[in-house]
Amino acid sequence: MIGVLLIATGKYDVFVQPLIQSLKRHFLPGYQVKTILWTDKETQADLCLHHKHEPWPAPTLNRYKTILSQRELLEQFDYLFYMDVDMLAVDTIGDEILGDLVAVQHPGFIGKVGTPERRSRSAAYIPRREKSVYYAGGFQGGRSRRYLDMCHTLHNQIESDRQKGITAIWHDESHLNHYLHYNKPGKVLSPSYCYPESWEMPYVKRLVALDKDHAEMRCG
Ligand code: UD2
Repeated sequence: MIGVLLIATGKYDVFVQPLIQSLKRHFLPGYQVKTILWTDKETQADLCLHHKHEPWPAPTLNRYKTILSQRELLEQFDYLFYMDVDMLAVDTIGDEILGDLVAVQHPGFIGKVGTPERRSRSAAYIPRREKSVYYAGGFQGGRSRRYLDMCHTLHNQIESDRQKGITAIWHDESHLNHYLHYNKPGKVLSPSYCYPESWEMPYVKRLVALDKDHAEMRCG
């Protein structure tokens, strides 16, 4: 059984139903897939969990804490995949995505080091001298226990930063990149699985990150 983890608070609830419908059509056909949604709105998923909306960047920065709040339940799945809710599956996403720990190369930084956290005070720090790959925060997963163990470490690192009064440059994504730099993912997917809607790249579009007005979506 595969669990898809979704968070949609504040204005992000508009993305939920189109994404879930697209997953029914394209995501791991032939597998038993269940959607688990944390939301402050009335909307449908296989499992809906009430979750309070907080101002940006809390909904994304605290995602690992949110996920771990259901650890016992989530351990019953074979694989777990988190995806941003403002995404759409547009072509088959098959068992090529299954792996122990799965990450996606960030479409903006193929062959480049990207924008890791460079302040040594943050737990997400990667020194400049170390060559790193840059991963996107929008799609990630793996075997459930392995993925939940990563979530646990990331949650602790984010808490440690919070206690020091520092927020990593790209929030959860910086912590993810730190973790994956020192714990290489067994499966690295191409930007097909985090394909920005309006870009043209030499990859098949499978999971699209929808264009949006970030400021408008995050206000209120
Ligand atoms: C990028 C990453 C995202 C995260 C973020 C960190 C991709 C495609 N996306 O996205 O995963 O690492 O950078 O800065 O790689 N959310 C809510 N309510 C809110 C705000 C956010 O539910 O008010 C949730 C929702 O599931 C959303 C996710 O948090 O999809 C990430 O927020 P975003 O999509 O606004 O972040 P973005 O586009 O900067």
